[in-house]
Parts: sequence; structure tokens; C-alpha cells
Amino acid sequence: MAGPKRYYITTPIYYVNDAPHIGHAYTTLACDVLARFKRLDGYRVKFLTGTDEHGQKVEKSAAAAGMEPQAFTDMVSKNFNDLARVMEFSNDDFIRTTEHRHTVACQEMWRRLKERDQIYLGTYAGWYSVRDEAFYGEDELTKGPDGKRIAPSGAEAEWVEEPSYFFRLSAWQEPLLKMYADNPDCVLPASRMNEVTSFVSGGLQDLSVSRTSFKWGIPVPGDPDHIMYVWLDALTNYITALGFPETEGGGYADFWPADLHMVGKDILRFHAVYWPAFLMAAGLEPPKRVFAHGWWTNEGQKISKSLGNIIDPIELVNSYGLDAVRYFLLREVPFGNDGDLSRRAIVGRLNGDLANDLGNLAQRVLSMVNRNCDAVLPAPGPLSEEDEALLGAAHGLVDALRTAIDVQAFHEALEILWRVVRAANGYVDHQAPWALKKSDPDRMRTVLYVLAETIRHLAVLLQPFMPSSAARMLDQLGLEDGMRAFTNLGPADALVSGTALPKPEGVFPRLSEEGEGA
Ligand code: ME8
Repeated sequence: MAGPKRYYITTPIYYVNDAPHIGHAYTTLACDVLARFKRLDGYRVKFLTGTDEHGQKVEKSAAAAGMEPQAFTDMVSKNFNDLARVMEFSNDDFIRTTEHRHTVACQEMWRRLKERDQIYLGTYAGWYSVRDEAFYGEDELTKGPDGKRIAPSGAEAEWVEEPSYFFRLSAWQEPLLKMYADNPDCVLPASRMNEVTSFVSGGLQDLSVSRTSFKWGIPVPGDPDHIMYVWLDALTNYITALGFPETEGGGYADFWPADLHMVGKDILRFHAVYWPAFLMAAGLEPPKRVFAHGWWTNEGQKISKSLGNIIDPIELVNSYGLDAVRYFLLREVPFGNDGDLSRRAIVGRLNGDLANDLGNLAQRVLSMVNRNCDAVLPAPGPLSEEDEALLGAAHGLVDALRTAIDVQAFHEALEILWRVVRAANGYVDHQAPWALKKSDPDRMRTVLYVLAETIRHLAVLLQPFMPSSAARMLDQLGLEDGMRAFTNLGPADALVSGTALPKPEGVFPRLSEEGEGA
């Protein structure tokens, strides 16, 4: 393909039955970091998020709020869009499934499946969970104390009997197994790939893809008594946003297949089984990767509305600052695992990693330059072995980060950066530039230059994670905006001695142990 490398990344589109919480913010944050990383690394990126506005669950929530579904979805969708602005998400598009472009794409998807004989009319008789918007087999359910059937997610399932169109999912078992075998990284982490492979190996049943018992959805072309199953509607958003059904030229030709669908582990099956099957059945390519991340709990407890312990990401940002929250969420837990959000853990990380390690490093180096070098970036003399070692570690960062980021190991990427932060702090202590001021000012200037150059690497690479804080660090190093891409990390673009620097100010304040705002 001509032109720059492309990267297409998507978040799930979130149900508008409720206000956004920390789980939604987490998934989109992970995508935002990947999108920013790839842009800085020279890719043309398309980063998509949005809201899933059809289906029985949303219809019920609107009714409970005494509103028309469209007015209700307009209101809740706006909350997700507002959150994206507060969290500084850099999405290029925000899709709503009630938009006209989406109806067009879904109906075309249906027609293609129908034309290829992948859809037939029958009757559905079985269990359905409105909360999960999912069909379940008898064997997947347990009985609650009152005899009600409970899905593995904990949601209640009800018996449904109605005319329905079915998708021939059963025919896609072998192609799916082949796809997993040929592309071992198409579902990550590896434990999720095992889960998906064993589910598909167990045999697939045809899937009900239309409903007649409610109205809030996209009508089936040629049979408007039926509306499309909300997951077929929702999943298609990923190609709607590329201009599908137009596939020649434009967004689809440039960006499909998606490089990454980021999802939580709760919706893995829809993305790694149903979606590739729908696409292959319609004669379209499946996505390159689905990554299913873990689940956050609040102080050890499942996050749920009924427990009243929903964490509002905006409140968290107001208490700790945006970049601190962004850092914590991606550093605390190996990405893919479950994690617990506790005030103690947040304060510990922010004071330890940000205020003490990185904040101190930048602050003491920049204030020594300010006081001892007339606020001008000093010129280095000949380099010692220790200088070379620290600079070598800084130069090696970008490749090491690419490797970690390409498998969505955010925690690993941050740990790699912090190894250099700690090495740089060790170097400051050992070189003691404050003592060199009198004994050997030339050597002091070399040491401070080596440190400034190390901080430049750290701050450039931190931009995807903590955009504002990294920008402030780079401003304090006097680095122009046009010099902040990963292609500028080489020695040819090293900091220019003699550049006047602004007065340094701390970027990462300490929090009190109680954890309230800085
Ligand atoms: O499933 N921890 O929407 P949804 C981590 N509309 N992530 C969490 C979380 C938690 N406690 N709670 C939610 C839907 N999430 C469908 C998707 S896509 C074509 C349609 C995140 O509003 C996580 O990404 O229920 C999860 O997969 C998603 O929110 C579910 O959002």
C-alpha cells in the first residue's frame, strides 16, 4: 500500500443504558495510548469509539426514564462524548448506531449475508438475557434461588419464543479454527485464545439474528417486522465508520481489516467468534486482532450499580489529575489481567513513581541547569563510560517500547521507561553534579547535558501515556513542537546546547496519604 503505514483501532461501542464508568474509560484509554503511540511513530491512524444505541436493554432504560428512545440515547451518548474530552481521548470519529450511515451499512451487511445464503428464516425458542443482549444454551445457565435462570455473567435469562432469522454460524467452525491456528496472535492474551478455541471446537449452533418482540433497532431489509439482532447491528459499526458499503478507495480500502479491536473480556465471544464469522460469510476480511482485557474491581468489590460503588472517571480525574489517572490505570495491572482500584494503590503509585522518581529527576536536573548554567542548555565535553551507558539505555527505549506496545503490554512499556528513570536518578546521585559545580564545572555541564538528553527521550516516549505532563516536560527542555515525534529521537536531533530554557516548575505534585487532591 502506498503512503504511510496505517493503523485502525477501535473501542467497543458502549451501551447508552447508563452513565460511563471507570471500566469504559479504561478501554478507551488503552486505545488512546496506542493511537497516540502509532501517530508519533509515523502511522496514519484511525481511532474509533462511540455508542451502541439499539436493542431491548436501551429500549427498557429509556422507558424507565420516561423518555423516547432517541431522546434518551441523545442524552446518554453525550456523556460518553464528554468523557472522551475530559480524558483527552484523541479519537478521530465517534459513531452512534442511530446515525443514518450506520443503518445503510447494516442493511447492506444483511443483504450480503442473505445473498450468500448465510441467513434463513426459522423460529427461535430458547433463553435470552436482555442485560447481556445474548442467547444462551440451557447448559450454560444455572438456577437462582427463586428458580430464575442465571447466565454466566450473573444476568437473568428469560425464555423467548418468536419467529427469527438465523445466521449459519455452524458452518463457520472450521474456517474460524483455521483462522486461529494460522494467526496465533489474532486473539490476545493467549489465555483468551485458548478460551475461544475451546468454545469453537465444542461446536457452533446457528445464531438468531433478528427479533420481532420489540421495535428499537434497524429493520431487516425486505421484512420490517423483524429488527436486526443488536450485536449484528453493533459489530457492523467498525466498518460503517470506514464508509462501508463503499469498499473501493476511501476509508475501507485504507483501513480494513482493523489492526485491533480492543474489548473487555465480557464481550470476547462476540468479537472473536461471531464478528469474524459474519465478515467471512459476507465475503469480507476478519480483523487482525481482538485483545480482551481484564476487569476492574473497586476496593476488592465487583463494580455494579446495585452495590452503589460505580467509579465515575471524572471524579477520579478531579481528585488526582488526568495524567496521574491515565498512568495509574495502565501501570498498576499487567494489561489483560483483572485489577483492583484502591485509593491507597493510587496514592502509592503517584507519590512513588511520578512525584519521587520521574518528577524529582526532571525537577532537580532542570533546576540545576537553571541555577548553574544561566538557564541555558549546557554543552557536553568528552563522554565517560557511565555517560555512554545512560545515553545508550535512553536510545534503546524506542525499540523496546515498540515491542511492548505491539502486544498491548502497557505495564511493560512503562516499566521499561522507569528502569531508565531509576538509572538516571542513580547516575545523578553518583555523579553529584552539585559537587562538580566547584571542582569541575565542565564535567558538571556534561553530566547535566547527558541527563537532559535522557529526560528528552523519556518525555517524548511518555507522550502517549501522559500527554499534558510530557508536553510540559518537553517545553521545559526547550524542545519545539515539530521535534517531538519518535523519528526525532535519534542523535541527529539531540538537544541543542545554548538553547535558553524557561524557569522549571514541578510537573508531578505529591499527594497527601489520605489520597485527596493535590
Ligand atoms: O458490551 N472493568 O457495551 P457496554 C473493565 N455495547 N472494563 C469494563 C468494566 C470493568 N469493570 N466494565 C465495563 C457492550 N468495561 C456492547 C459492546 S461492541 C460492538 C458492543 C468496558 O457498555 C469493557 O471494555 O456493556 C467492556 O467490554 C465494555 O466496557 C462493555 O461496555
